[in-house]
Amino acid sequence: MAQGAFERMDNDMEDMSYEDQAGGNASSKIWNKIGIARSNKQGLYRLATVALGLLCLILLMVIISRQTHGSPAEATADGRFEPQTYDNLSLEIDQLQSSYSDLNRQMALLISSHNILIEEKALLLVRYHNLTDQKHLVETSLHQLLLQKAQLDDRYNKLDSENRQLQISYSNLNSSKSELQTRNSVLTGEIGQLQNRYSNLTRERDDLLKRNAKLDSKMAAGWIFKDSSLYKINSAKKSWHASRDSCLKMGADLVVVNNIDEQKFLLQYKRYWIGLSDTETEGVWTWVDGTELTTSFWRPGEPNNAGDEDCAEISIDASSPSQAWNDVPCSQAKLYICEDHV
Ligand code: 2F8
Ligand code: CA
Repeated sequence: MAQGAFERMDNDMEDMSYEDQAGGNASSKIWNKIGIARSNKQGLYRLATVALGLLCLILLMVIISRQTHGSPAEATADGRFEPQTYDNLSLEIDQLQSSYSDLNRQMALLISSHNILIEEKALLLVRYHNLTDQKHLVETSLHQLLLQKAQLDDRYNKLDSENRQLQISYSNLNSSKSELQTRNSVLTGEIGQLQNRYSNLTRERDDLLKRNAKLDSKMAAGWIFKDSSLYKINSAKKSWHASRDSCLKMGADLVVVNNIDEQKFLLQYKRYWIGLSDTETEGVWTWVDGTELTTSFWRPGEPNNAGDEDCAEISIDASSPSQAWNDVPCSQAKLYICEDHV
């Protein structure tokens, strides 16, 4: 009977759910199921004692029955048993004792097995509780990990969103940068042009200021301004070369007549030296600025080099503006006209 109870207990342990085993009343449930009070050896010993008592009682009843009901071992008239009957009873008693001894050995083995199982159960329970604790720890860690994962997912989503916005912003900024670089290139070109213009204008302004200062200065000294030229009508008579030196000292030179308009203006100053001579090569008339004579206003018959005449004057006998020059010896003392440019 005890072995069957233990087997049922094992089956019940296997049938119990994990949650049942994890609970504090798991062992109570098992022992309640096999009908024995809480697991202790006293209950088992009490069971064994009852079983042995029952066996003794059964044995005693068998003996009494044999003696009372005259089975094969009936007593004789004087109350004694026949030797054959006695032998049979002894044999039965020996068999019963042998059975009793076998049962005792089996009970001892069962008790030993039971004790081993109790110890194993205790170890298993300890291991079970340890595993339960570990399970709780793992479940707690899992829960925390899930929370962290949720937080990380949330953070990842936010970062991903920010990243997309940054990429859009980066793309927009890149476009703006390209446009600004193009504008910068255009503006840089315009700045270069404006700087050139500014530089030219500054140069022109400085030149104009210089020319204006020069104009003011020379006009204050009696120079006449006409068509970008300044003319000094000198009142002292000098040779052609002395006259030229005088003009050079004043930052000018003898007048160069470039066109008929200038000639008409100068015609009012008769017997004045002009900056034309052929002193280098006879017959090759050149102006003091180094240019050769192209447009000339000689009097008819002039230049005639009458008596080594290598310098030109505005003649006293000029009949018209275009017929006014005469060549005369350079050594003659004459008035002279200086010309400067502004
Ligand atoms: O004094 C020199 C001068 O003499 C004359 O002019 C008054 C000559 N004119 C003619 O021969 C027509 C000039 O050629 C000469 O230079
Ligand atoms: Ca002459």
